Amino acid sequence: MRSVTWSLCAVLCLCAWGVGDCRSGEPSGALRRRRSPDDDAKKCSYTFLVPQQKITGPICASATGPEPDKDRVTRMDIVEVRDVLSKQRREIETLQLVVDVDGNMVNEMKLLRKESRNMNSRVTQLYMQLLHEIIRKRDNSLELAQLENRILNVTSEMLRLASRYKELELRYSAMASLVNNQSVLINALEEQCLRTYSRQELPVVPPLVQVVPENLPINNRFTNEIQRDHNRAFPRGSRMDSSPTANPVGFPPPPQGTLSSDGPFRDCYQVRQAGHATSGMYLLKVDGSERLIQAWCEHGLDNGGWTVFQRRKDGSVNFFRNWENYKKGFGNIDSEYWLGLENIYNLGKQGDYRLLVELEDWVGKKVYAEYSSFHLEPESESYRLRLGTYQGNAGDSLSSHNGKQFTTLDRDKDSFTGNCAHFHKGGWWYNACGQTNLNGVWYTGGVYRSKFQDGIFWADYGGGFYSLKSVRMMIRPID
Ligand SMILES: [Ca+2]
Repeated sequence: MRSVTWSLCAVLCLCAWGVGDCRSGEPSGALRRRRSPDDDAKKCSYTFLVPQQKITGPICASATGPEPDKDRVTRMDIVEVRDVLSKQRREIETLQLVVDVDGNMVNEMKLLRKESRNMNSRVTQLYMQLLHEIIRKRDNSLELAQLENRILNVTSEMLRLASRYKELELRYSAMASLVNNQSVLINALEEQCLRTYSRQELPVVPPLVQVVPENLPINNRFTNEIQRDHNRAFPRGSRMDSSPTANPVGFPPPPQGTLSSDGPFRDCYQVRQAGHATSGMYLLKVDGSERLIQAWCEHGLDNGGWTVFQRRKDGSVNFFRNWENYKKGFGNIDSEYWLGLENIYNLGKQGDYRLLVELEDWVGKKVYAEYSSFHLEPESESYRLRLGTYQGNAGDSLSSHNGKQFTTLDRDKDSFTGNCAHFHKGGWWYNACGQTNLNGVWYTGGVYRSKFQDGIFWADYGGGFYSLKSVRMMIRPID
């Protein structure tokens, strides 16, 4: 291209400067112009070596000299074109970059859209869960409120019932008090009526022990259940069924591990002196006797050493028994039992003993009656009771039995015309009949109702119609 351009330039120069005639169609190659005589005059000649080129089109030369050709491509144009080209190239590159970036952005947008869709579905799911939870909570709170309301209602009902119960209790107390006091009066009136109008032979009953109002065992003694069925503790007919066990010492064998391997001891005081400080079952052998006896030793009371010979606590043992039973003893050493008149007599022979009677009412209060001396006379004297002087906080209900013989249903040694054991349903040193009946029927609740005063009562502590919850009689040598 460049060579063609240069060739054209050279031809044009020649034409402009030369003879003025330019013919086309002349063969190219080595062109040698002949000098005319005019040429010689100018003394200037040029020889152009033009590369041989095949001319396919017409070559025109203007005789009028070069004119500015508007269509002529100049170097400037080329430069401009190049500039434009490079500029466009840069723009293309920029656009390419933009396109690339846009493509990335599109991808990112797509991802974001996808993510957004996922997020939306997740948010919807969470929203549904939240809604569900809110509904559930609302239901729960409703239920809770209903429950609270019910609790409030029940509480108010309970309070109302409690106050009603208290009211009834007071009325019942008054009624029970009235009944208790009237029962004595009714009995007396009945007796009087029968004597006056029927002239019949009256059944002999012992006088009732009066209620002792100034020494009540508990503050609300009449709030306890009154026992209307006095046969509840033991069914009728079974009272005399029990017989002494065949055990040689009068008691069933003790549970393993509860009996001390030491001993036998002459009494629980000796057990205590031997260093045993735990209350429990111990083996005793009193002086002048070859028989071994089991007894409960109480070491937790007043320095210990007490030999317990009578115990009531739960009504588990029937105490309405015959002479032989009371002589030999019966019951269970670790619950309710009677050590036996013979054993008590033998113990008392060993030395000077004092007696402690422990009484517990139905609110757990314990009171005591202590007698400065205690022993029994032999069986030939029906185990007559010998007591010293009283001290304590239970009141003295036993001194009136001092000097009395022991009476059972089958051996009447009391001062009453009838048999006190029949009315009091136990065995005791009855007078006519008594101020206390610690071998009577074990009633629950304290105050009881019965035709006869057959409960476990201590007249100076609660009167004849209050049956104690637990009782213990125990002896210890005088210090
Ligand atoms: Ca009698």
